[in-house]
Amino acid sequence: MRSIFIAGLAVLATASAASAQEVTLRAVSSFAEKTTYSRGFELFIERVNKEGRGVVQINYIGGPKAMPPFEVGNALKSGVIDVANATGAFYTNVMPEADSWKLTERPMSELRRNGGYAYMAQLYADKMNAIFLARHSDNNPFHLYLNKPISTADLTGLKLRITPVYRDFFQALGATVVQTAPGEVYTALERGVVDGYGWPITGIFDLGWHEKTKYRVDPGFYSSEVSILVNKSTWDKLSGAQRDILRKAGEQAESEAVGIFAEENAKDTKRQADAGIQTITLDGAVGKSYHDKAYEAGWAGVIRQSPQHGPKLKEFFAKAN
Ligand code: 173
Repeated sequence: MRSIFIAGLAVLATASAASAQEVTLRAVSSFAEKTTYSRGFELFIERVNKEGRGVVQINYIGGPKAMPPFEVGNALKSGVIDVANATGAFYTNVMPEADSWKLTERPMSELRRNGGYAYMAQLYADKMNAIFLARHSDNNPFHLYLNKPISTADLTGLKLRITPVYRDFFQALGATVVQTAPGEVYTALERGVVDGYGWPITGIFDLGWHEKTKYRVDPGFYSSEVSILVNKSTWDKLSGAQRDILRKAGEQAESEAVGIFAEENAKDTKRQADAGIQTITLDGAVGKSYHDKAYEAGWAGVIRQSPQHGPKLKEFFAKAN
């Protein structure tokens, strides 16, 4: 009995000596595996696991099948997971300011220099116990997709699927809104529960929504944000070498985003047309007022939710005029 106990201790000691060298982090994505907004994250994981052999590894648990997307922020904050692929709109319950990334009219490279990134990074540390490692989706506008045509920027009488990204804007144009995770959009369209939905220009093919979509409204608005977050308590325990591997893979993901989405945006725009999705273009003064209303309503929403930080974030993020 006693010798079995001692043998057990020896095994434990060996295991912890090994883990002092190589750490394995648990990761979850808010988007379905192998779809548009998980891809940059999955590439990041591949790079970390290649460069980090013997130093740091990431165990990718999965997407929304592993954890509901609107719970990922809380799980990251509490340390249930160490690494998250998430967009601000999915965790406004934890940190309302996170949804303001969608309103950036300057590239991340500039925000890393002008203080905007540093300001947000502090909020992530304080409010979410998180390190904002890298944004891998940018230069990627959102659009309104519809199954009933419109001829002007008036959404009265339409019921639209939203997340916090679109709420203030679509409501300002008169729509009724219903929030759902991406995984529920197909069924909502199929059953006619909604007349349309908000989503970026890329990714509507991933879950088959093109089969249930008649129109896309142009112009687009905002710029989608999907980012890699690390639990700060986990991060603080990592060695310099472990952090460097994560940082480097993060920098690579962020610096590639603008170029990747330039290509993907063009590809999916054509693919939508080929799939028979018609474009409703609000042009001239109507288009301009639609676009301006998006930013007005978006910033009003951010400032309403965070009177303390919203105005400051607007100074950093909005286009200088
Ligand atoms: O529409 C959404 O689910 C959403 O908010 C989003 C955010 C970033 C990328 C893709 C979708």
